[in-house]
Amino acid sequence: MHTRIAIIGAGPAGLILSHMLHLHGIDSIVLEARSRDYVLGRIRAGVLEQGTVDLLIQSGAGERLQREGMAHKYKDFVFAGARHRLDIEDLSGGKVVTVYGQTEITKDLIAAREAVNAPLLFEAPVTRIEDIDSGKPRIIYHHDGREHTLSCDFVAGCDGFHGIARDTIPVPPRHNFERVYPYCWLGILAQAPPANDVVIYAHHQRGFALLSMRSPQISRLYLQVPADDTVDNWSDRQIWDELDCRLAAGQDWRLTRGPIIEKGITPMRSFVAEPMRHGRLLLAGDAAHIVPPTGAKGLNLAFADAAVLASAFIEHYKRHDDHILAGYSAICLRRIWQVEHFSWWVTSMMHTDPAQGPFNLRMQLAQLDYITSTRTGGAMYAENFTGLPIAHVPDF
Ligand code: RFL
Ligand code: PHB
Repeated sequence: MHTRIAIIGAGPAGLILSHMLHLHGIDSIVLEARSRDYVLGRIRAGVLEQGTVDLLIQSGAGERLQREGMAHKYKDFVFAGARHRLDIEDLSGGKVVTVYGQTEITKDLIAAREAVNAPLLFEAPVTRIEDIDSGKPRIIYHHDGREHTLSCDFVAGCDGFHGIARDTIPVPPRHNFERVYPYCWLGILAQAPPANDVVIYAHHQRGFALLSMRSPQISRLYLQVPADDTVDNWSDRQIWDELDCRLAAGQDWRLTRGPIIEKGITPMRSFVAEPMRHGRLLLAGDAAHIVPPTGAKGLNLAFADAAVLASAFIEHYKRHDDHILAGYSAICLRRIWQVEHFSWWVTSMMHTDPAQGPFNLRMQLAQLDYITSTRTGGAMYAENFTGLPIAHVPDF
């Protein structure tokens, strides 16, 4: 079997890449280790940058997003016992974020792929990537109880943080940059109408808390918990009480409670692997980088990489022009490091580090005050939150 682009992983990066390539007549095969039900059941991101929304709509996969996505013009910060509203739309010069679950995007993109009978194999784990230095790389994968070989022009490693593509790039030239934070998030999904119209980030001495949502009936909430904590340590009642304490911050305001339908722990990590290309293997999304979720950037970064990678392949096949392909790693890494900085900065500003002292606390409060009370501070936050420009996006 041969394809032009072998895509490993049916997460957001792999799915949007295959969708964009298809629209430009470039064939690809997507190989996904997990089952279809597992991929469609994962609860993850929910806040989309303007550029991610535009890409989905312009590529024809945004119909449901336009109907069901919730545009947020504002964002609320709670700190020092008071709530402050940031006018994101005004401060960013007209951009907003949209709340729409990653699970829904995955569903829409799988449907788009299957509507045109484009190859997408579930339960097809890739075990080896061979000959990436040659003109004809090969992928070895398992499917239906047998081993298969797929030859291709290029391999797109969209297989997430725990995939195999990144490790196929030798060290050197690969270098990993990493920071692990001394806390985690406990996340819940609850059948309860969101108690606020927009996302709230709360700074509290007991730890960070976040209110988000998935629909007018479903709330998504997070609590900072110790790095070694488990969901079993928390009863539903304790979770709601702790969320109320941190989000209300002494005000007469309470969350709407309801049955908790999902609970999970998310570790907090910053990670970048450089370079993102080796021979004919190109990495995109979490395979190359991780951000702590406080910036709400992981899914959006995966989309930005995929947009540049699709542009590189389109130029290569349609115009025999390899300048984007040659610059792929440097083009992506410039934006990735900006987003890494934003995510690290917001994480450090919002969380209570167990080792931090009173000086650090004053620094956090001063920064929050600057963001919520000055135009420059607010604009800097809003520009990053709604998304920095993407260097290359294909036309549709
Ligand atoms: P994914 O989604 O991990 O997909 C990779 C896919 O590759 C498959 N795979 C393989 N397939 C074949 N062979 C192999 N050997 C394979 N090894 C792995 C995996 O099964 C998987 O299906 O990576 P991708 O596409 O790069 O997408 C990244 C995003 O999923 C991730 O960055 C976001 O979910 C991060 N994130 C958030 N991002 C945002 O932009 N906004 C948010 O609000 C936001 N909130 C979050 C988040 C992540 C969270 N968790 C659970 C980590 C909130 C949370 C709690
Ligand atoms: C979410 O809705 O899941 C969400 C919102 C904001 C974040 C992270 C996750 O920073």
